[in-house]
Amino acid sequence: MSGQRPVRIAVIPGDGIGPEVVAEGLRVLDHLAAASDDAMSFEYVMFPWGCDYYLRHGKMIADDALDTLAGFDAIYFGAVGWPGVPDHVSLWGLRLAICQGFDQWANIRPVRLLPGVESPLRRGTPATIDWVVVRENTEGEYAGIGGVNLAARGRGKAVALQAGLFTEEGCERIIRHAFDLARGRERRKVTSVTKSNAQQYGMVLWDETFARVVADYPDVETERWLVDAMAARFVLRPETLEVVVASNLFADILSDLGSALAGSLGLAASANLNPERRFPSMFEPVHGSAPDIAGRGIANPIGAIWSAALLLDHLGLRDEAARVLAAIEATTRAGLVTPDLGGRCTTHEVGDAVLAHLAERPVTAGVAAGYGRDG
Ligand code: GGG
Repeated sequence: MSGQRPVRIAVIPGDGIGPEVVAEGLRVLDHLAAASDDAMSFEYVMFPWGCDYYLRHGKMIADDALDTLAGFDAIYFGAVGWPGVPDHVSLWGLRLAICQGFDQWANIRPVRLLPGVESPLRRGTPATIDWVVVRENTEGEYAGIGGVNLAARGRGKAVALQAGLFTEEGCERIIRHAFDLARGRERRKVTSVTKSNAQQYGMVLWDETFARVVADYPDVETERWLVDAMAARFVLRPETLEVVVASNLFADILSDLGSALAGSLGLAASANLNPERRFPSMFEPVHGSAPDIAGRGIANPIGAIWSAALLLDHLGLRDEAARVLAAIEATTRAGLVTPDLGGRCTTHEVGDAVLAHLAERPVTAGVAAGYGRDG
């Protein structure tokens, strides 16, 4: 990718704190390009999609959005959601439209306690809080199948059906992805999470698929857990976790819990991958638009900057991704953090600190984008 044409990135800052944190991620990318002696450059096209756009146009993204985005190398996204637009409208109209439209079926969410950050867990250390949540990202509970019926029978009589979609192909590809990812970590272990005792169709199919796939990875330890027990285990025995694979909804909830245990939702990064590369992948902080702090300049930009590192990693710019992660670690180690982590820095000051560390640090090999994946 380097030394050739510019890397073309579609930027969707979105709502609330999205634009504030995305701006810091772009500064980091710009810094890397400027320091590369023209070996690497980025070309951004900004898209004003989100709730403001919805209020003006009656839709969250343009009608030809997917056709337009398809021509980019990657998508860098901030956050979605704003009071005045129902959350299900904004989420389905933007994030889910892109994830599902581009078959970004693997959502990778590293959970790591960064140096200098305090976990709410008494025994939480960077050694004990270090795992990856692999979220199935196009089906499961987010399939969008169902509807509201019988409302015409009168007040209080409506019935809503919301079906989960579990295809064997969908289960298999995300489970295999988790195994492949586990092979790049020091301890090779995959934990599959379902609620198959209660969800006797889709999640039993998931379990059966898992059991079949396990046979192809004899070098990887495996286990199956129910999601309720797993929530407790995140808190009580985090050191036992490596790669946790789960359905769309369960992994979403568990990864929020994980990032809270790692200090703040503001730190959490994610990659929505189309691993076949038929479509661009999308990189976004896990957090939402945080209307309560939007516009105050205090949002934590680290989740967004780390997501930019995941983007670099996905494009094969692994040394650059590692450098960004090292600069993030140096920043948190120095205590240069926003109020969600007990600090006094503004969003921009944290961005400044990451840039300063980037300027002074050589490449740190080995950690890649922060979840130990190889190759
Ligand atoms: N940056 C991610 C974002 O804005 N997420 C909003 C949200 O509500 N996401 C729900 C989900 O991903 O399931």
